[in-house]
Amino acid sequence: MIVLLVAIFHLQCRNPSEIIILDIYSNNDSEMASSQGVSLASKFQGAIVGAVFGDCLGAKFEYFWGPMPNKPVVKYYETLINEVRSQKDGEKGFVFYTDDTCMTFDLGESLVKCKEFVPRDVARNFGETYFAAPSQRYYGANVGFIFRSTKVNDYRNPFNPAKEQFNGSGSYGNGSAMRVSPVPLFHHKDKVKIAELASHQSKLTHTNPKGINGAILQALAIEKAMTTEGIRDSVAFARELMTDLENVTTTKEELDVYDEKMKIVIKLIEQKTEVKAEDVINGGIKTDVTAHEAVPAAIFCFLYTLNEKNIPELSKFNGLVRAVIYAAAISLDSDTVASMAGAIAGAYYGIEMIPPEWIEACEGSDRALKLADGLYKLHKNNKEAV
Ligand code: F2R
Ligand code: MG
Ligand code: MG
Repeated sequence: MIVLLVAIFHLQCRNPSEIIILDIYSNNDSEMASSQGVSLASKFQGAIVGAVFGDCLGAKFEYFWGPMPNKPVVKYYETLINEVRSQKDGEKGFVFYTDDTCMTFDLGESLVKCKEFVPRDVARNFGETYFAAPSQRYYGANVGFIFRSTKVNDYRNPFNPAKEQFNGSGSYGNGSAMRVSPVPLFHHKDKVKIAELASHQSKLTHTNPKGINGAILQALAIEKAMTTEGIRDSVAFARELMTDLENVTTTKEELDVYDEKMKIVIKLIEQKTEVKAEDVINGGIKTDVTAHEAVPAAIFCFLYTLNEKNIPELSKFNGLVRAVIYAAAISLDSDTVASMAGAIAGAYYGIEMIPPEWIEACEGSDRALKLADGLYKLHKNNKEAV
């Protein structure tokens, strides 16, 4: 009987679980991730809240404007910061998030609740969130078909519909990379497991090798940012990341396209003059809705903005804010590239670098903090159990 109940729980995983909120500022117990004095708990929070921050900021510009200068994004960002400052009883969460954040919560909250990847539970979360507001969150053009198909038999065969997308070739949209930030936190310090889970969760919606490898590369970038102390050599970081992908992915097709894009990332980092949106596009990274364009773009934005001198117009902001503003500006798929750059930058700099005004302004900040703390608690418990 007990065995049966456990089996049903794992299959369904519908019981609410408790997530204890950690106070990172007073938690003496928190594990330090680097000599820079940023705790691991702060980096976990930075990764998830950074992803939400990028989505909320970038959503204003997604596809409407095309790639553009930094100025309109800076203006929008500062207007919102001032709006929060001028409020007495601040209205919270008035800048809305999109599908990127919906699916990050759907995946991450299932991992925390189930303590493992339960595909049916994640698929159910995806479906329920989508059907609650299919149009307001600006989902990708094709995922609605998957959710409608999986819902028909109560999410029992969650992997089948994705395989049929695009005449059986599967989607290479960036949708399974944009939501992947909980994965490197769930399997922190284990690149093989990170790659396995990034791939597995991708296959619920994106089965094309380019889509799968995009999700793995984004997950590895977050992990590497979280575990690297003071990045001094961005080119080495980019090269090592590509080697990591080649070593740990079991999807060996379509790696060439990532190799080619990461070489362009390196070329752009080494460019002597300031890299503008048109340099990125003309250089060969389209920054669009596909995984192989958007993920390398996000990695580039993080690495290029490490040096405050690279973009004088953004030098008054800290590194995390620079990465997110720059990503929203140079990208066609602004919300998604900014969200992915925000996740990588948040994992590197920690939550302290996300301005409190923005945490107030952005819808979903509290939920993002709670998710990050849930993942951190799992990490601590797993470590203690070893
Ligand atoms: N949907 C959007 N933005 C639309 C613009 C909204 C704007 N605010 C407005 O109102 O105009 N954003 C969200 O979608 C992206 C994630 O998409 P996802 O989930 O990957 O979708 P999909 O449909 O699977 O793939 C996206 C496109 O990629 C091309 N594609 C993918 N696989 C293909 C294949 N095998 N062959 C040919 N083409 C393929 C298609 O054009 C797909 O439509 C994020 O930006 C998120 O923010
Ligand atoms: Mg979106
Ligand atoms: Mg987008």
